Amino acid sequence: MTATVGIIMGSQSDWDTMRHAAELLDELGIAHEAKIVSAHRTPQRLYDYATGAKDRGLKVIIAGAGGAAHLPGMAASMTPLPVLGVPVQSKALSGLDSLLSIVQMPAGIPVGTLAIGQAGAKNAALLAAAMLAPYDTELGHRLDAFRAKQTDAIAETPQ
Ligand code: RP5
Repeated sequence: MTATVGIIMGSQSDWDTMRHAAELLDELGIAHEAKIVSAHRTPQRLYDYATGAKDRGLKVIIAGAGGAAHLPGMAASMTPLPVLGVPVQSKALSGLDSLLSIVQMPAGIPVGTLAIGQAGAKNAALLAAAMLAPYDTELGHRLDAFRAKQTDAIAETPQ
């Protein structure tokens, strides 16, 4: 099946965070791909990925990076597709560096920035699903079911 969501990350070390986006996309039945694409270590790979993404059929890109996290912004600059940025929790500054690098885009090229770490990766997948659902009725039903199940799982009384 052709991927509709592309997950990219700056390093293998980001996968432990970004796999949570992939797992949620799997759960929601959204075709996706995951690639290591570094803005500074593999700039040509980033250029090729971002400039070719729309023609390959991708609809949304989720980009995770840590530290000086320019990957989401650089990707967004080279594609008309929406880019969701996930700040990976860094060792030195616990992801605050990643967050500020990703969220503080100057006006003109947006990156939809999520929370630091695992929560951000999961929510990026859910936000991608919400962006695609208005054009895919079945996916909309699956997203509704996901939310209903989540609601049902919350006990009213703490144990
Ligand atoms: C960034 O540098 C990556 O996104 C990663 O979060 C961070 C550290 O990369 P490694 O040194 O673990 O490869 O490019």
